[in-house]
Amino acid sequence: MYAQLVKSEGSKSREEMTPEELSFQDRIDRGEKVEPKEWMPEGYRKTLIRQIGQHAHSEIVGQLPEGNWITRAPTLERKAILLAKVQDEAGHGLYLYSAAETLGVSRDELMEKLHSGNMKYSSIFNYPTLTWADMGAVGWLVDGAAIMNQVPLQRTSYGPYSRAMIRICKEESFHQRQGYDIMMKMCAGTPEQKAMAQDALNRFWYPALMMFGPSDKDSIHSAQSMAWKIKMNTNDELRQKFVDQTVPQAKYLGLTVPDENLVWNEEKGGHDFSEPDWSEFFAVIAGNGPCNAERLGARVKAWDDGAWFREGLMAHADKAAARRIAAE
Ligand code: BYC
Repeated sequence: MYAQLVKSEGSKSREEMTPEELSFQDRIDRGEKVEPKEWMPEGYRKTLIRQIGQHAHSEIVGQLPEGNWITRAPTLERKAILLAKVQDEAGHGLYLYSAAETLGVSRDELMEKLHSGNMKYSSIFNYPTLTWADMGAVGWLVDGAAIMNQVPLQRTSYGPYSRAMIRICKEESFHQRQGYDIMMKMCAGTPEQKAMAQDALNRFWYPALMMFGPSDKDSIHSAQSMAWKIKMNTNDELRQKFVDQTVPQAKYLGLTVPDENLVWNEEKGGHDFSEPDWSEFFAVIAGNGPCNAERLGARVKAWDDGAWFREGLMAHADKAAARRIAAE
């Protein structure tokens, strides 16, 4: 069925699996959920830590491009909405770090890996947010792409991840709607406002398509992750669904998707569209996007600035424990 997927490194055929691995795979195939204390193959655990950790980092780093506009939102109402959205992203990060911790990795380790560049976060957050219309485009396209990816993940095989996704998806729908609402207002505004909305779509379209990951032929993890139901769809499947959902929304706004090759293909029942520039994608995930240094710098600074507070909490916990022991 997924002939286009490359074989993932270390993946095993049924003949190569140990009896434990076979019975684990059978549980996954039956649609059972895996819970933290249960036996799981080391590769399954590692893949989940990579994906959930990366997802958590994306939520936290994802606060930065929007946080940039909180002080400059055009009305009090828009400011309150944006503030709530950015706070939601912090909450999503926390559910996801907690889900990752159930796999035996500490939050400090995950933070260290992010700060040292040894763990990724979504490519999309390495692009700048230059105008207020970008808040519309981010909500509409970035949260729209996130929902497309995360709704299927509610059925993922690892219990804590799946439950975190259920809660996150509810909030993401509001995020997407608030972005589209900004776009609707701007497109019904002055010609200058509509031009700003078009410019934001022009800049965010291809980076949003990149959020789904490389094409299936270059996606090294998909085959194994799908066999384990850590991923429910291939990158290209979700990208196609996103394009098909978003093109009519752009039309409704009176905006033009920046792709001359975009055309409805009756036979496949979906749009044909141009691939993003994959060399740009690989440069961005290697650390060389327009804002990588700024984003990571902001996270490292926030971590360093918070050291006194973490130390204070630990000192308080130590004193409270000593008092408890003395009273016993
Ligand atoms: N950006 O084999 P592949 C949000 C990496 S937050 C960076 O296809 P996989 C929001 C990939 O890690 C949304 N790196 O990988 C927050 C791998 O490298 P490593 C975040 C990417 O994991 C705030 C290599 O490329 N959502 O919505 O099977 C405000 C090969 O790729 C990207 C999630 O994290 C990328 N875009 O599939 C607003 C969802 N794509 O690790 C909004 C959960 C690929 O071997 N994650 N890479 O060094 C997933 O579903 C999957 O991890 C992906 C990638 C589809 C993203």
